[in-house]
Parts: sequence; structure tokens; C-alpha cells
Amino acid sequence: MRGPDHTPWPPDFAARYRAAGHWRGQTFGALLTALAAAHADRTAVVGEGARFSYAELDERAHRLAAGLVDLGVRPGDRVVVQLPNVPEFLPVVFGLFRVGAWPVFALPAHRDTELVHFAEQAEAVAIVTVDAHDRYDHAALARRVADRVASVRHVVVLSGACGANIGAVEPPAGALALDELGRAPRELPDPDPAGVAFLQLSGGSTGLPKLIPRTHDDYLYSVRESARICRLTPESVYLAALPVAHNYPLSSPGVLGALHAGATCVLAPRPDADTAFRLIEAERVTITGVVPPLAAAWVQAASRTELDLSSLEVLQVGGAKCGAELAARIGPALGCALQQVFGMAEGMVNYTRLDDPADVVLVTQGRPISLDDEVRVVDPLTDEDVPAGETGALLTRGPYTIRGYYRAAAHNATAFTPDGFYRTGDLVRRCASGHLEVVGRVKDQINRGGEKVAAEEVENHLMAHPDVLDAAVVGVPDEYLGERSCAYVVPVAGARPSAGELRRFVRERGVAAFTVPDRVLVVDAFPATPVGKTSKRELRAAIARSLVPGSKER
Ligand code: J2J
Repeated sequence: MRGPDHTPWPPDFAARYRAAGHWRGQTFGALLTALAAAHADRTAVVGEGARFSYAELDERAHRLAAGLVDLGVRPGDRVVVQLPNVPEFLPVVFGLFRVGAWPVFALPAHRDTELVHFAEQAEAVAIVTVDAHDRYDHAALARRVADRVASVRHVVVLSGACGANIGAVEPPAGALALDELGRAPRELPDPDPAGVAFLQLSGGSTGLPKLIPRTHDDYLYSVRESARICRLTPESVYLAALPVAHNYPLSSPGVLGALHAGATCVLAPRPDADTAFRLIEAERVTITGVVPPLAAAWVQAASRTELDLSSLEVLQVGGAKCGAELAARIGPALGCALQQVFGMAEGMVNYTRLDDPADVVLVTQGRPISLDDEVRVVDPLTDEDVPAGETGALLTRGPYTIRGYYRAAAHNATAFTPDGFYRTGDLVRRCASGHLEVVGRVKDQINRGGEKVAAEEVENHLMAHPDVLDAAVVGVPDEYLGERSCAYVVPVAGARPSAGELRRFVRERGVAAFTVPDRVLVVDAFPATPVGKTSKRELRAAIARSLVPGSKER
């Protein structure tokens, strides 16, 4: 049973969210039209080698929309977008919004396995990609995916983007150049604001990432409120240091929040301190968002830099837990305020507020955007509310949190409660003020400094190796990333695969680099729970003791 594309909110909830003014019936295409009218000559987007005003962004989005329609792309069609932090990201995405086609937001790190999965799941009709990025030929990747997935009719390639580093790559045979797609702008019917605008990716805990349908109404609400909470104005300059297709730099408040406020978005081709600091100085950046390991690297680099970071007012940290010690170093080192962000592509986003007391900002991961974000903290086994202030699993429901994944009926049955709360898989403590402290996780996922790895996905890859009888992947504490992945492998009788060989095997299956296990330990058997299941708790404890009887890292 594949399930529906989109699970709408029950009518009484939808009516309530409309009456409260959360859902305003505006589409992203209409938003851009309004922004272009209000801020025509102001700078909307800055990237390496390009700078678009609001009027230019609007014009480009219109031209691309017309070109996409001429290619045969229709409202409701899905288009995989794999673009790094290039300014063209925004016209492409807004062009698709105008058509009413749904971008599927792949990350630049994704490879054949993930892209084939997204294209197949979504029955995508096209892939929009870049010729090369970080020394990798993305055009060839997209062509391979198109050859494997029958629904994909077009590969559209942006050439000459920044950071290619492997020389000009010819678009593969049959691919179209993005530059040639632009057609004379023309009016297109506006899609339904209550309908799906795009598909985001879940971090995942079971198998490959699930697709997350977000509507114009619900996402615009979270973007609008995020911009307000982060106090963005037309004078603000937001730096996207993380990959812009990810939900955090896209919407919390991200590039969309910045545009919503009439501000300027700066897209960093790489997130390292040197690149980011140069852009902060050159563009007078006021706010940016990073993950904890990057915050730590920037704190270090700030003590040595001669670049002028004085424009920076807010550094957001999120995606993974920012410990209180790192949190305390950020303000003094970078001369700005810290804002903690705890969000998820499924919806709910929490921010510490800019006027919260220092202890709240250092210790909590913020409170929800909306008074209509319903929060329950429950016993993970019984779903019963824990006493106030105690640790439990976070369940949430609200005006911008999905009610179901895309075409995933079986998974939805367990990922949501019968009354529609999303099971975040996070363990939290809730303060009297409503702020949440993230203290752990019940989902089988590794959070590598903000990059999410589903244990089961890596286990499946390892199990495909002929010498592997069983595999179990766990997160182990890491000073820099917070966590790294460690794979325990039981070989088939007589086989002795090496750690290096198994890591290479996973990499060669065409996966994002962060999916390849950081460490592989070959063991004779797994510790078991009383019912005979592999005990991941024991395995984590074993790595903490740094060995399992009979284990060898080869
Ligand atoms: C601990 N864990 C966190 C935090 C996310 C804004 C910010 C982040 C994301 C994101 C996002 C955390 N402390 N501050 O989409 O809009 C972990 C939790 C959560 C999962 C979601 C946004 N911030 N996490 O990270 O969909 O486990 O979104 O459930 O990638 O990241 O991951 P993702």
C-alpha cells in the first residue's frame, strides 16, 4: 500500500489555522510577485559571480517557469533539484513553484542510491542539477539516474557554477542547459495554496529518507513567523553557509525567511570559516545559521581572523545538540548573540528568542514558533504524558507539522499517533516556560554534527556484502561531530572482511559520504536483548569501553 501523496489536516484543524491567520492562502509564486513589487531594486541574492535584485529574481523565475512548461512539466509533477549554494537555486525553485511543480530537495552530498530512490519514489519527470561541484561530476550522476528511472524525461544542467574545480564539464548527451530554458515570461495559473509546494527529505530512521510534503500555506506560515522571531528587516543580510536545500537554511529563517522580509541572501559555496568570514565582511552579513561542529570551528578561527565580523548580530546553532560549553563561547568569540534552533523538516521548529535570558539561551534548544504547536512529552513505551519537567519522547502536532509522509502508508501508521501527533523520536525535557531541552533520542539514527544517518540504511548496505552475516550500526560519542557512526559486523563463517574493504564497499554502492560508517568492527556475535534482538544499547556501551570481546578493527 503506497498511501496518499499528501495527508491533509482534518477540516476542523484547517479551519482553525485559517481563522487564526496562520494560513493565508498565498503561494510562494504570489509571494515573489509581491516582493518584486515592494523591493524591485534591492538585492535579493548574492552568490559567487552573481547578484540578483528582487526584480531580476522574479524575471528569472518567470522565464524558467515558462521554459519548464514548454518542456512539458505540469502542475503536480515532481522535479528532483540537486543544486549547491548557487544563486540560481532560487530562480529554479521559484520557477517550479510558479508552474505548480514540486521540487524534491536533494542535497549535494547525495549520490546514485539516494537520487534513484527520490526519483523513483516521487516518479520525478526531471532532474535539475549542476555540471560539477566539489570535484564531482553531478551532470553524469543525473544522467545515470535518468537512465535508471523511467519517469525521468529531462536532465537540466546549470553550467559554470562556482566551486566546480574540475574544469568545464560538458552536459551529457540529452541534457539541457539551464541557460537555454529561459523563455519569455508569461502568466501561469496560480496553484492551490493548500496544496503541496515541494517535497523535503526526512533525516530518516528506517531505510532511505522519506519524502515530506509541505504545502504553500503551512510552510509560508513557518517562514513568516521565523523571519519575525529572528527580527529580519529589509536591512538584514542572511548568509546561507549550510547546503541551502536543507530545511534549516531554507526556512529557519533561512533564505526564504530573508526574502520574505525583503532582506538579502548571501550563498556561501563552502561553510568553512575562511569563506564564511570573507562573505560576512564583504556583504555585511547580520545573521547566519550553522551546526555545532561548524560553530566550534568558527569560534576557533575567530580568535585568529583579521576579517571584520562586526556586522554579525546573530549566530544560530541547530541541527544537533549544542552543548552549554560551546554555547557559552559563541557570543564572546564572534561578538554576536547566540540563537539555538531545534527544528525538523517534518515541521515543528523551536527557537530561543533574542530577548530570552542568557541561561535559557545557553541551555535550551528554544520554544516552538507557534502557540498552536501542540507539544506532548511522553513515556516512549506507553505514550502517556510524563510529569512536568521530566524527560520523555516529544510528540507534536500543529499548523506546519505534517500529518503523513509522501506515499508511505505503512510507515505513517507508526510515525504518527492515531490522533495525528508526529513522533519526533527526540527525548526532551520541557521547562515551565515551554522551552525544550533535547537530551537524547529514541529513533535509530546517528546525528553526525547535523547530518542524519539512518542506522538501518547503513546496515542494509553492509548486509549486501557477501561476507556479511549481520550488521548493526550505532552512534558513538565524538568530540568534534557530537557523534560518529560505528558499524558492528558479524561475518559469514570462514570469511574475514576488513574494515577498509567494508567501508569501500558501502561507498561504492553510491551513497552520500556521511552514510559510509566512520568505523567498522568485525565481531563474532552481537550481544542480545532478552528476546533475542541485537542490543544496540550494549553495543554502544561496548564502544564506550572501546571493545567487544573478540572484536577486531582491521
Ligand atoms: C538537538 N537535536 C536537534 C538541536 C535538530 C531548523 C533546525 C534544524 C533542522 C533539522 C531543521 C537540533 N538539538 N538544536 O529542519 O528547520 C535533530 C533532532 C530532530 C532532527 C531533525 C530546521 N536540531 N535536531 O536538523 O530534519 O533529532 O532538521 O528531530 O535534518 O535533528 O533533522 P532535520
